[in-house]
Order: sequence, then structure tokens, then C-alpha cells
Amino acid sequence: MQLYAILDLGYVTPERAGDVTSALLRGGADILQVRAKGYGKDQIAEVARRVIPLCRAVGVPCILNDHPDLAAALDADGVHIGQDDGTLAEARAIVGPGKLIGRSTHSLAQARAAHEEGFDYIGFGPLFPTPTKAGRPAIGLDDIREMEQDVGSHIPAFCIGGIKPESLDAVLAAGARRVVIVSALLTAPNIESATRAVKSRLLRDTT
Ligand code: 3NM
Repeated sequence: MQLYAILDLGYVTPERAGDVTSALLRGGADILQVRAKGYGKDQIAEVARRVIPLCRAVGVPCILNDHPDLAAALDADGVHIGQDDGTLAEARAIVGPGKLIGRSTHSLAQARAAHEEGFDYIGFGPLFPTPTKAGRPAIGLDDIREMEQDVGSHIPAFCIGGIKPESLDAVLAAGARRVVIVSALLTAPNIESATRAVKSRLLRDTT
């Protein structure tokens, strides 16, 4: 589980959700999140109902961003929550056992705390400035190795934020083993081949 893709409706219209999801999956995404900031729950549900079966058909977990209630109602494979979205226990009470619950973390301390709390996986970033989460300060590459040692050796830890195919080498050299890449895949001329290129780079370096 090395490449975490996000179907972000900031980059992809709902009409293209199925096609883009299929391209990400064919390219080798290991886990996929539906992220739809600013969309209503009905719209998110409509997209997720199409995307979840595509993921399930190839055994890839489908995670909803932000909405534990919707994840439970749609029987998604899990939910991803931010630092301000309450505790693991609160999310767990809504989604139930057996679902993945991930946490965004933005420092070594937050990464350790999320692991201690019992999250199933974390995001760690943003490594670089990114328009996908505008305004959040970049944390750079310096803490990746320690984060991998303390957290990533216990639960999957995905480095995120501004990662491009061109910067992947530096991110891996800094100790990362798993990444989330959003805009660089979703805006690629060929999403499937861009995803496949990143995935084979990850496989080459981290196995
Ligand atoms: N979360 P891109 S950075 C959704 O650091 C998200 O928590 C982040 O998109 C975090 O690959 C980020 O386009 C955006 O930079 C990732």
C-alpha cells in the first residue's frame, strides 16, 4: 500500500469521477480517497456511490474525506479526518469497527500523537506548498526519516503535499516509503500512465 490517490472534486468534475477513478486504479493506486471540499453531502454521496464499487472490484480501499456519517451510510472502507475533526473514538463510534480511519498530521508531534491514539494510518505534510491545501505551511523533508521510524514502522504513513513526479526522488531519498499525490496525477495529460510511472518508481525504491 504505497500510492494513495485522491479523487479531488476541486480538480475533477463529478461527471468525470468514474473515468478518472478507473484511470487511477489501472495505474496502480493502492488506496483511493474521495475528497470534495465545498460539496454538499448529497453530491458527495452521488459520486461515492459510483466510485466505491469501482474500487471494490479491484480490492482497493475507498476512503471518504471528512464525513464519517456518510462513510458509514455508504459502506465506504473508511474515513479520513483532519486535526480539527474530533477524536478517533468519535469517528470510530460513527463508522464502526473494521473501517479504516486516517488522520492528517502536520508535524512529528502530531504524527506520534495520531499513532498513539490508534489511527489506522496517517498523512504527513504538506512537504511542499500546494494549491490543493492552500495556505498551509510546508514542513519540508527533514522530519520524514524520524516520522518513518517512530510511526511509519507501525502504521502506514503517507507523505503528502506538493509532491510531483520530479520531486519524488528527493522525497524517497529523505526516507518516505508511501506517498499521496493529488494534483500532479489529476492534471496529467494521461492520468493512467502518470499514475503507473509513480507507482513503479515507488515499487522500485521501497520494496
Ligand atoms: N492534505 P497535492 S496536503 C489534501 O498536509 C492534502 O494534510 C495535506 O495535494 C496535508 O498532491 C494536501 O496536489 C494536498 O499537493 C495534496
